[in-house]
Formats: sequence, C-alpha cells, structure tokens
Amino acid sequence: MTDQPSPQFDAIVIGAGMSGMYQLLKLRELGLKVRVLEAGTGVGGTWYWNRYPGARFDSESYSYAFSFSKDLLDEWDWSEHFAGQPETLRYLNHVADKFDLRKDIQFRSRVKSAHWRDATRIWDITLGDGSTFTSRFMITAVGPLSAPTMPNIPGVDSFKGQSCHTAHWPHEPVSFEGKRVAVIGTGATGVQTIQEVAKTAKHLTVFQRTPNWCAPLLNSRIDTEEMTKIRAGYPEMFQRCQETFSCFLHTPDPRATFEVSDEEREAFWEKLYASPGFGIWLGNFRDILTDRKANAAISDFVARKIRQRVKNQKTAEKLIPKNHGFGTRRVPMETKYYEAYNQDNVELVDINETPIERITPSGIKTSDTERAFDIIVYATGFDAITGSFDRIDIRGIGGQRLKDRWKHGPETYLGMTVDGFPNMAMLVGPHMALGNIPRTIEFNVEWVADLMRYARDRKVTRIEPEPDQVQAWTDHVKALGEGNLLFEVNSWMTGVNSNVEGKQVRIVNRYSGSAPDWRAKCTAVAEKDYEGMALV
Ligand code: NA7
Repeated sequence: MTDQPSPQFDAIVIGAGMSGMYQLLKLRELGLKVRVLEAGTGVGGTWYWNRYPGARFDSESYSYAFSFSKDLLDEWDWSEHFAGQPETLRYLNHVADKFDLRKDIQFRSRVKSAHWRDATRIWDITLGDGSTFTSRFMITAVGPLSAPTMPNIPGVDSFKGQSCHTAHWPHEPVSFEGKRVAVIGTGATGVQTIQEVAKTAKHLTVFQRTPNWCAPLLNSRIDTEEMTKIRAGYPEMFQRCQETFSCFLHTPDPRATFEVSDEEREAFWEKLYASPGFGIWLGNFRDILTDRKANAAISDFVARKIRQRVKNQKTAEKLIPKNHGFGTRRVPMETKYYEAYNQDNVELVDINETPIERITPSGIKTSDTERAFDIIVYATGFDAITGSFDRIDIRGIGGQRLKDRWKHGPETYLGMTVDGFPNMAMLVGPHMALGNIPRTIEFNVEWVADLMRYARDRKVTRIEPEPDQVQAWTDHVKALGEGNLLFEVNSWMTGVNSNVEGKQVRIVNRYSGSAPDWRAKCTAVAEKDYEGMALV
C-alpha cells in the first residue's frame, strides 16, 4: 500500500483482563505501538468486576496463574488452594506493576463501536464518550463471561433497597448483618454468594429456577512449606496442564463407567467427591458426558449426597436437578452450600412452583405472597461468549455487523479470526478451547503476537481468513459437539439466556475438542505461513 494514512496505533486491545494484559506485554516486546482500552478503573477483567461475597477460584490457584515469567512465579505466594477474588485481583495488580502495564492502558474507556475501513486498512474505534482512535489491528480481549444480564422481571428498577448484579458489585463492602436478603440465581456465582451470605444475613431467601449439580470445593490454606513444594513443582505442573484435555490439573479417567465393578465405581466416586476441585466433573470416567446411562449413574450418586446433606427432604428434592444430568452444565463448586439450607435463616423458593411476578419497591412478589427485603442480589449470569462482542457495534467489510453475522451462532477460523473482519483477532473468543482459561490465554496471546511479528516483518497490513476455512472450522467445532450431552442442555455454555432477545435457541459457541488438539492445529497453521489466511 502506498500513500495511505498511518493509524495512531499498530494495535488496539479491548479489555485489560488477563488476556489483554498479557497481549499488551507481548506486543510491546515487538516494539509495536499499542493501547489497551478498558471500561473499568483497574486491571483484572473478571476479577475486577466480580467482587461479590464469596467469589473465588474453582481452579487450583497456582494452575491458574501466568506461567510465562519465572520471576513472577518465584515472587508470588498463593495463600489458598482456591484463592478468593481479593487475592486474585491483588495478584493481577502485582503483574500490572511488575511489567509497568498501566502506562499503555486507558481506563474508564468503554468501546462503543469499531468500524473497519477497507480502503485504508484501519479500524476506527469509538468510545462511549465519543473519543476516537485508529489502529491497524484490533484485538478483542473482552472475556467470555463479561456481559452481565439482569433478569427480565418487571419492576427491577422500582426496588427502594440496595440491589446489585454480582458482576457489578460495589467496591465498598456490603454488610448483610441483620439484613433480609434475596438472591436470584443458583449458578456457580449464586452458589458462592448464597453460602457466604447465609453466614451473616438475618434472613436469606434464595429464588431458584433451575437447580444445578454442585460438588464440594474442599478449599484449604497453603503454608510456606507447601508453597515451596508447589513452586518446586511448577515445571511439571504447567507441563501437565499442557497435556490434559482442557488444561486443568484434572483430566478424564481413561476407564468407562461400567467397565469397573459396582464397588469400584462407588469407591472411585466417593474418592472424587472427597477430593478438592473439579475432579468429580473433569477427572471422572471418560464417558459421563457422552453415555446417558453413565451420566444417569453419576447423577444418582450426587443426588444421594444431596439427600444426605440436606435435612428437609422436600428441600433436598428441590435442590436436585431433574431436567439435566450431572456435569452437563458448569458444575458450581461449593463449601457447605447444601448445609446452608439446614439453617433457620435460609429459605428456598422454587420459582417454578410460585413464579416471581414482579420486583416491588419493598421486595419481591411471587404468585403466592410478597416478601420484603433490604438487599436483592442478582446472580443472573451473563450473555456469554458472544455477548461482549454484541455489545460493541463491530462492523467489517461493507459495514457488515458482527452481531448479524453471528445471529445463528459464531463462525470463526480457529476461534481467533472471522472472514469479512480483517485485522481483527480474538482472545478467548468463541470456538476455541476454553478450559483452564489462563493456560489458553497464554497460547492464544503468543499465537497472535507471532502473527503480528510475521506481519510486521513482511510489511503485511491486511490479514483475513479465507471464507471456506471459516466454514470448515465452524463445521468442525459443531461436529465435535455431536454426542456431547452438554450440548443438549440450555445453559450459557450453549448460548441460551432467557433474558436476551434472540438467545433462546441452543448454539455451538464453544470448542469441545481437546486443548492439545486445538493448539496443534493453530501451531500447524502458523508453521505453514498462516495457511487458510490471506496476508497482504
Ligand atoms: P449462570 O450459570 O448462567 O447462572 C445464572 C442463574 O440465574 C441461573 O440459576 C439462572 O436460572 C438464573 N436466572 C437467570 N435469569 C433469571 C430470571 N429471569 N429469573 C430467575 N432466575 C434467573 O451464571 P453464573 O454467573 O452463576 O455463572 C456463569 C459462569 O461464570 C460460571 O459458570 C463460571 O464459569 C463463571 P436458569 O438456570 O437459567 O433457569
């Protein structure tokens, strides 16, 4: 290209969560002019926004941390096996300090639109306040679970007490002491919130639409001696994360559920139920999410546990999912969640029996009664995976809107690029291996950085995947989902959100193959000079 205007930036990264932070670092190393635009007032993304009571890791802290810097690994001690949100946010601030990231991050900057100008090969990016930026490349680091959704219940704005969505939690402490509290939603977030609020609230009412299969987290503290051992084992641990199916320390057991005797199976499940973390979901027999009988058997095992732990059997039955099997939705990890319902100050309302009619100025009216509250907590989830993209007016060639392009589900090449949207790269976007997200992030960011280096070295100013490659990858991702029971259930993992117009139909928005397979494919593409992509 000759006589073309130069953009202000080589790359603009949207979002200063873990992926945006690391991308900034890698692009800076290449000597590129980069700006990160972040809506919040600080770094951390998910861990910046989700400050609700009880927010914590369900992945082992050390397996979730950045692995790219030995210095960073050497100097950071984790205090718990599953760290709470404040500790994780402190960690991410430490990363920002250590690598002096903030000087290239513009906070309080929510991106409103991003329009591609094909003639100049430039992205025009506009913030909510009207300020504009131009950039050769645009890298989205917007997170898969960062577009919170309020419930479509009438009267939400009429409540006179304090109310808050868990992902927009205030920065000041919220006390529940002596308060009448409502929590709407019983996903992973609701469960963490409920078990925490139950400790101090005068009265807690949980409004449940769909129960989830929860399993014990079994968190514990890490002392200096144990941290030293963990640190010594980092190389092997990170290596293991590279090899497991979804980058967790846990990976499916090679045996099938009915390959073993009844006693052996029961003993294995008892062991998993008594072990910390995601093992019971991700380290279970290999067929629990593909074989209906196997899934029914593990569901029955967990249902028995719930009946043992909840004293009132009517309540226990309400807490046992009936419309989906164990593990077919994200398993919330809990700490005495079920026991909370044995407390006198905790009440469970099944809103299928008595639907919420409206939020009133003083509380919540269900079909049978009205309850008064001081605080309402909305743990009602996110417009997942594509939601954060939909909230930005992203337009590609000829003004095509990404939201329209993805109306019936995302279409991508490797989960990172889309034809018709040149020079856009996605971090932790749809159609890529999610799993233990920071592990994916590191690969994802480094792959994009390599692409940027390749482009810089060859003076490439336009990168776009070929349409047939996008189609092929999208078909491949859909085919991988076939036979997986998870795709037969409504959840954020299948793109269903009852509160978002047009998102009532299940789609394949996630790559369900193994992370090593995804990485191998991406690496092969890069090694073949970005096969399937036009670089000019
Ligand atoms: P989830 O898992 O999507 O849970 C949202 C919860 O809110 C779920 O129980 C919903 O019930 C409930 N919900 C949503 N809308 C309504 C309305 N309108 N009325 C009543 N109840 C409602 O979100 P989370 O934040 O818990 O977790 C998301 C992920 O973030 C999590 O998996 C982790 O990976 C981190 P439903 O099940 O739809 O009937």
